[in-house]
Amino acid sequence: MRYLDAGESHGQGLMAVVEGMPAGVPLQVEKINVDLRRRQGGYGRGGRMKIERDQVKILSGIRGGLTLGSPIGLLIENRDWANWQGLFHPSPGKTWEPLFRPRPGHADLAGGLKYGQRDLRNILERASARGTAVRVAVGAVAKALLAQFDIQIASHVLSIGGVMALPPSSKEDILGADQSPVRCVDPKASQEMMGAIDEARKAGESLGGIFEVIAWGVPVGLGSHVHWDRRLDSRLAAAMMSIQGIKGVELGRGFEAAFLMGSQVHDEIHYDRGYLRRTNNAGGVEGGISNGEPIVVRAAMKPIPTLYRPLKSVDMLSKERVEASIERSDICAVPAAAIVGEAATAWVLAQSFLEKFGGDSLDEIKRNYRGYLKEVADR
Ligand code: EPS
Repeated sequence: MRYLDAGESHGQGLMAVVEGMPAGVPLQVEKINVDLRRRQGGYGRGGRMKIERDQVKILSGIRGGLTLGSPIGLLIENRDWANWQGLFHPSPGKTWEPLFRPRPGHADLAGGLKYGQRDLRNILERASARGTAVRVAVGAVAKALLAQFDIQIASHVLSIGGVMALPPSSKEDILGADQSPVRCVDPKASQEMMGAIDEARKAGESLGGIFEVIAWGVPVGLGSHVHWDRRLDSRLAAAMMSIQGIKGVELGRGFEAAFLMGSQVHDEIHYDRGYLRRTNNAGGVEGGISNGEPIVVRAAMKPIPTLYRPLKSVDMLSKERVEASIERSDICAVPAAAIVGEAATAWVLAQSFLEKFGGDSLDEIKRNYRGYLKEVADR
């Protein structure tokens, strides 16, 4: 299964084509729109979220609520385009003030030099986190397949601006994260995080943080140890790292494990009508292969590069020292990034699931999966 997406932040819309989804998978538009709404939320989001009401149009590949096995075409229109038509139109037309004061931390300067763009808007429009909207829609398609095999994905925010939450005490805790304006299961920390976001806004600053994605019900055997690009952990890490703003990724105890002794990290193996572990420091992956425990991935998001009290930069035309440009922006988008993290994780798990149990229809995949589970249970 593969997908391509296209679209810029202030263009007409964001689109994606998902190819390789098996036939017969139940998928309703509302299932996708729920995640799009979740992505638009989060305390600290910017003015764009007041403009957009992200909803997906399914242009192909689904009939009567079931996938056909043909490419699924998805479109999310940008309501904001109506305010930008003159500046963002395929045909030559109005001229506009080029943007040439790159923002530290964004793709502006590196992209402008790489592509020879004198107007850095031609870089930032595609680099923008706006693109994560269609990535969430694609992830929702992947979640629909995984749900047929009782694989469930959720996320929550562990920290924002240095405020750390107490860890969730149950799966129900995590599933309730959407009740918090910052998607954090610790009420006290949620309040402190919102306070930190208010302080950052007042100071013309931005904040990052850490979120965690968990996948329950993943069978043993996804990914492989035989080649670096088939390791499930490497695919999950790449998917998370490719989300705008992410600068660190870890599985299980991650970086903390580097400071511990082996006996404090590795999960002892027990047997009781099947192999089991009482700890999950590995985060559900060993040797590049899912081991049957929940997949636990954490990502560190940098503070958003646009600062309303801008850092110093260089005017690319005069080479003079100037203040970086200011683009409308969020103060903190960690809660939203966690939803994108769910989508990225769902996509990797769905792809790896089809690699192992693939078939042209859901029923065929269910037969393959049942046979495998029976085999594993007997080993
Ligand atoms: C975002 C869309 C963008 C930004 C933000 C998040 O819309 P606009 O540029 O029109 O305000 O608000 O993206 C960034 C801050 C960024 O640096 O990419 C979204 O849809 O999530």
